[in-house]
Amino acid sequence: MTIRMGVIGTGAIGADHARRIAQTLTGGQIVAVTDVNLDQARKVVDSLNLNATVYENGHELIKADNIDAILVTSWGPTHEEFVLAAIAAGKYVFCEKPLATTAEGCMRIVEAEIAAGKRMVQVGFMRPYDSGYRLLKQAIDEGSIGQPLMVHAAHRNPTVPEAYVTPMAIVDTLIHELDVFRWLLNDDYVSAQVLYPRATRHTHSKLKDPQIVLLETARGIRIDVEIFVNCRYGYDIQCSVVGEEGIANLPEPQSLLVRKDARLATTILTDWKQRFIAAYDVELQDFLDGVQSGTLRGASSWDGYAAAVAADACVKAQESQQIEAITMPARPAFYG
Ligand code: NAI
Ligand code: NAD
Ligand code: ISE
Repeated sequence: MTIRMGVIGTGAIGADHARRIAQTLTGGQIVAVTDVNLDQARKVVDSLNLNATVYENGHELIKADNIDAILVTSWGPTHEEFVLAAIAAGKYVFCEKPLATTAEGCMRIVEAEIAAGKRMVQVGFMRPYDSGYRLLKQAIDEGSIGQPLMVHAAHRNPTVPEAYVTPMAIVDTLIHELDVFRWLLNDDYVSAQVLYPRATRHTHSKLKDPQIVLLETARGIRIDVEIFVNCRYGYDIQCSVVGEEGIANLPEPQSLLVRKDARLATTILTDWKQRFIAAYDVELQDFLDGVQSGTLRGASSWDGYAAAVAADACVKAQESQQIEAITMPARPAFYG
């Protein structure tokens, strides 16, 4: 059976996910698209040569009876209403991060999904599908570096749009780390603090950049993450786990090493689409396979909620400049 998909939000990642479903993955077909900018939706239909209907808005698309599953790739603040509508319509939904912009919003989705009686939502946290992060997790789980004690990480973007402001460093960018470290370390957070180093001259008055986020986990692991979204030189994701017996580093993306003109050079990527291209493919194929089999396996609504609880505390810590506690409720049995 081919899964008939509708895409809400055909911007950067919506268009890229539509492309991978139409051209790279198996078992899915894009039959419907919409965007607040309808010209953008039509452009994606034309450029990918899709046999798809353009709907007036997300709710009309969700209601259409020839659609099996929904892809929510519109702006973060719109996610909650579309995910809730998809659950109410009995349709599987893949929602890009963040699941909702606050923990309360995520909790409304968790409650709706539990009331529906089965997992219907997968959140677009792709890093657990990345081969480098999987090697890191394997090393930790096998005990090859001993118990993890500290993590040093960095999340750097070359530039961000003018509309990107201080809290987005948490809810839009750090949210990937907030998710992946829970999975990597099998742990939850207990506190957060945010420090502001000297600001880069490439930022503006509404964006503190760079930022350093300090997290502590229930088992006492200390994590520092540098968020630097105007770093200029590239899209660079770093992660180093310090254990009792050794240190494991996230592998660099494969790149040609060139010796020339008395220099040894390698390329640094600049686009998130390229950095995690394989992970996005595996992640979305897993969603299509999960819809086929009736069992979703990727990041759940609960994972989206857990990341949002930590994000809320980090935003509070940005404002207070104090250490803020993170209290994570127990995972409902529904989520295993
Ligand atoms: P974008 O701004 O390029 O695209 C968003 C699109 O959604 C725009 O075309 C906009 O017109 C449309 N839109 C906004 N509100 C809408 C509504 N109510 N109904 C229909 N369409 C609507 O943004 P981008 O970069 O594609 O990001 C979209 C989402 O994907 C965000 O939540 C972002 O956090 C997430 N994202 C995830 C990434 C990942 O690595 N997993 C990478 C980049 C983005
Ligand atoms: P698993 O069921 O043994 O464990 C997954 C656990 O991690 C669950 O408790 C789940 O709630 C949690 N989890 C999943 N995604 C999470 C996230 N984003 N944030 C926080 N917690 C998360 O499954 P597994 O074998 O470890 O596989 C995990 C996912 O990776 C599966 O969806 C699987 O299909 C996929 N996978 C990918 C590859 C690959 O090469 N990329 C290989 C195997 C599995
Ligand atoms: C973007 O939305 C992403 O998800 C990227 O992975 C992240 O690096 C970037 O900071 C976000 O804006």
